[in-house]
Amino acid sequence: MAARGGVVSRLSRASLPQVPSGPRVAGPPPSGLAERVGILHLGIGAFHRAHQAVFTEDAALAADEPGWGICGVTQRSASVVEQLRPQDCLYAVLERGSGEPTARIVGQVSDVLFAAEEGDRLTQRFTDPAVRVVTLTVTEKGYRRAATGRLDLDDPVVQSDLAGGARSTVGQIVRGLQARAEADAGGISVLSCDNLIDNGRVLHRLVMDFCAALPSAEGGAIGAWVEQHVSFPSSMVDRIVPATTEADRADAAALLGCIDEALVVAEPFRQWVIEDAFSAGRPAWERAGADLVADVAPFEQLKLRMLNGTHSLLAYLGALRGYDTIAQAVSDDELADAARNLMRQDVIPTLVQPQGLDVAAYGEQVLERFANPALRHRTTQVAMDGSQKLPLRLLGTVRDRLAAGETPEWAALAVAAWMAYVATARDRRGQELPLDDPLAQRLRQAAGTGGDATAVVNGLLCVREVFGEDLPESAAFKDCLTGHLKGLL
Ligand code: CS2
Repeated sequence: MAARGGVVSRLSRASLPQVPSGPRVAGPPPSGLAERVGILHLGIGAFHRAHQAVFTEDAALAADEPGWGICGVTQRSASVVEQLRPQDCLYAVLERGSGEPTARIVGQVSDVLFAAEEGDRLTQRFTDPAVRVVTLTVTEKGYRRAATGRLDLDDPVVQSDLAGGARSTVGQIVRGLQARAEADAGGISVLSCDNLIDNGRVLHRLVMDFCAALPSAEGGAIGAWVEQHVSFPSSMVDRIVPATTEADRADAAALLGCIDEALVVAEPFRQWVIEDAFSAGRPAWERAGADLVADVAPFEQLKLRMLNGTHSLLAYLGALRGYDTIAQAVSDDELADAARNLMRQDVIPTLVQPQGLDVAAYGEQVLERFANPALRHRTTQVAMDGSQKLPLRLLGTVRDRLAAGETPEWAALAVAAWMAYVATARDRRGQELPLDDPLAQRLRQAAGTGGDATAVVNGLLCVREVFGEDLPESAAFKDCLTGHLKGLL
């Protein structure tokens, strides 16, 4: 390991020559390729580093096209900045598949900033004509939507942004675009990479909601500029990226010969389907294996309902059974059967199948990916933010099945498992389960004391942000939920 005076060095450009080369260690490409920033990324967490940054680096290399370096913005804490900056923004992706893990050092991120403390630098990036794409991974809750799906104008952070701030994602985008319009820096595309249905359209509408809520002269001007100069393509992203652990850091250190505080871990699989609707150019992502298509919707629906819906089912049922990881959960035959039934009986009949794609085989591949024991993706990590995730990944299936006159048995089992998770907050060995959710307090109140299935179902169904106005009215859904929840409690 690279050590000076007994101190093991951090990964950085200076320590690169000491990184041993070998079949299990790769990268990074020459630094010149990513030096110039062309992409501003909001929410530089592990997922972005393991997904879009890797695709972008591969695209830059394949097309030999510099100018698409990434400036990563962190929203809530400075810790990512503290991890990346001392490393010249280098980090490794530790890939865990069936063989020995491999490490690839990525050099596509060339700057990183903490929005709360470096607002001026953020504005500079927005006003730089070389920056032509803004990407975002801010998770479902980062969009701050109300039960109606529109921007939550009662949210105090949104309100303070409307009064001049730039803390919420949508506020940051609109303030950034205002500065860009003023600087006459040209068109730009804003690409959502979060697990939302129709993520581009949703973001576009939220941005327009924000403009409309500004004082009319101000809002009208920026709204008109956005409509003329900004596009909001949709995209479907897929790669399983569990939270990095100390064990991962130790494995990476053994491979790299130095410490990587910004390490991310991922499965070998990765997929990106992008609507090809960019206002001002984009990297040659197709050269890196991404699919540039006219319509992302069928792919988004497929992924959200098949993969994410099943992921949540396994997370809640698995956590309740005391399984730590998704791989353990899916190796339980009963849970694997439930996962298969959810996909085959409830989800597949609702899908608009992407042309040429075998959805049954897709489902089997999803289960194989979940079974990867090396990933150690924790059930409680997937279980988090259920109130935000359920509507997107499970309740569309429920609604479509009900509308077809069918009972969504397995999707209801997944929802009931979430209800049991919320209501008991314990697994069957009595271990506490964390309820990490922006609505946690409301959910706990709605679930009551948690002993009686009917009361829990009635209480939680009233949370309109999750179930809307329609689902509490469905007797078939309510009965099905109550039946499952009785079994689970
Ligand atoms: C998971 C996703 O945490 C979760 O809710 O379902 O993060 C999942 O791993 C990714 O969407 C896979 O692409």
